[in-house]
Amino acid sequence: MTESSAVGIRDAATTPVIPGFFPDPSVCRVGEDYYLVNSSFEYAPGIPIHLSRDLRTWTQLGNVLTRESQFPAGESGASRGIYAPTIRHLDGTFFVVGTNVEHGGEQFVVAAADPAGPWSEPIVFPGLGGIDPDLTWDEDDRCFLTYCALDETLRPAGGTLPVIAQVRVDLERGIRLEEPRVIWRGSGLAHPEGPHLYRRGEWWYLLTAEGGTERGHAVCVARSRAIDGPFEPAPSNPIFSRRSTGHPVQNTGHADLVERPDGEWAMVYLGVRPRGFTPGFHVVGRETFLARIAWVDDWPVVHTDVELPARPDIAFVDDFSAPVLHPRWVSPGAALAAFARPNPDGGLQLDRRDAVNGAPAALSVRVRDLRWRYEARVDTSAGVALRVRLDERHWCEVALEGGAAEVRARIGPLEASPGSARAVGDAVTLVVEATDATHDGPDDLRFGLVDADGERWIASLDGRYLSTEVAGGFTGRTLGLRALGSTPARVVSVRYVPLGEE
Ligand code: 6LW
Repeated sequence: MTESSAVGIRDAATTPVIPGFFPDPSVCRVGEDYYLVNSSFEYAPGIPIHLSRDLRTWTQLGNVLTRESQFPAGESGASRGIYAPTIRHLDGTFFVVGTNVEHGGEQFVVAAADPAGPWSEPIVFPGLGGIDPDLTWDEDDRCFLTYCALDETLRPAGGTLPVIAQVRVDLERGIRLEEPRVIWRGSGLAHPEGPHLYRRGEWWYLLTAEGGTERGHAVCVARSRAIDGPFEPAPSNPIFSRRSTGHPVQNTGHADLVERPDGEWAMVYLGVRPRGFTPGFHVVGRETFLARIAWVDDWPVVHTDVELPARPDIAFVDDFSAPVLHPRWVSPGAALAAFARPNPDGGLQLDRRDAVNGAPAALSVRVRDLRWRYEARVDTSAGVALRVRLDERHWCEVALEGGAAEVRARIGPLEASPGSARAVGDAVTLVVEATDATHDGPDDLRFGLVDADGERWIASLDGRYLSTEVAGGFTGRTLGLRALGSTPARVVSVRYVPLGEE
């Protein structure tokens, strides 16, 4: 990591290292390689995993939860499902511990020898109601699971905030070895959560998120001589927050630390890039950012003056000719294999599938940029739609059926059809672009098509209606293709391009 007090061309303070809906980052290092996981909520496969050599440039290796037996996607509604995993490595085995918030909130652990997978079936630890589990081992190889306990019986009388609790677990036998113990109550801000424990020198450090994952979000730290406390708070808590500042990256928090091979430490954290008039709207979800850590008086101090290399090329074209789908592809509420398969004439064939959670299965990809264009070449012989989705109640799509393309939107309880056009030919390209805002929103979304008569725009929407500030929840925009009728739809190819530098 090059450190500089000058602002680089691409500066880690304002530019995510993993742009798009990749929240709650957790990172571990094995030798020269870093591995990072993120929350995935209702989308399957679950828990994207990235690899890096320098913490600044990341490549997606795969997804951790690739089988229905690991994550039954159809059960999970918007912003439910898989929350805040932690990745750790011990003696040749990778562990990911996370929460499926269905079934009252289950803490589970999966393991793998190769982080690209396959990952094991989950071990579930019942009776630990909460979120954001962490795994760590003490000097005697005893394993501790530390988590944000939502169980009211663990709170002080009259307490309204969650607490940080801990249990010793036996991963081989899949059992917990004691009742949960409260080890930390936070510094008094809302929602103490996202705990991670680290050993450095004589101290155990407990890093937490506080303030809630909105504008007040913050990173706090406490330390103890023992893994189970008692912990003392840092005098400078919160050690990192952008609350009440004009910084373009807001909601910063939910961090994880990692020691580099040279003994320096780095931090990954989540942040958002709101745009438009007050209150500011963020649309691509909570993204992964990088900072460096200095240690002062044995306390971590966060510095965001890290230079990033030239912008990675995240444009892509996919004609689905590869033997397996790229790991970028996900679907809300259904496994991809349940409705997408190779088409004999090339491209993909999509079946219509309405999941029990109300989210229709859709071949989906996370939006990575603030301005972008997405094109899908499709056959006109079967109904197919291209949807920009924030959640099931906030979306806008261009739908092609019977030779006509119609733009449809749903904003909460309101549904509208702001335009339509004829589509000519056997195959057309459905197009959507996110461009500069015309109404003080974060952006404009415009929907159209390209056919034998050329390119034309059908309708546009103020992007704020597909923002987290309007829809609520924890996720960002995805771009989804789905079949509309009983005849399978055919997607020939897709193309995603960022529009301009950010
Ligand atoms: C996650 C919590 C949080 O479990 O958001 O930002 C929740 N922090 O720690 C969902 O991502």
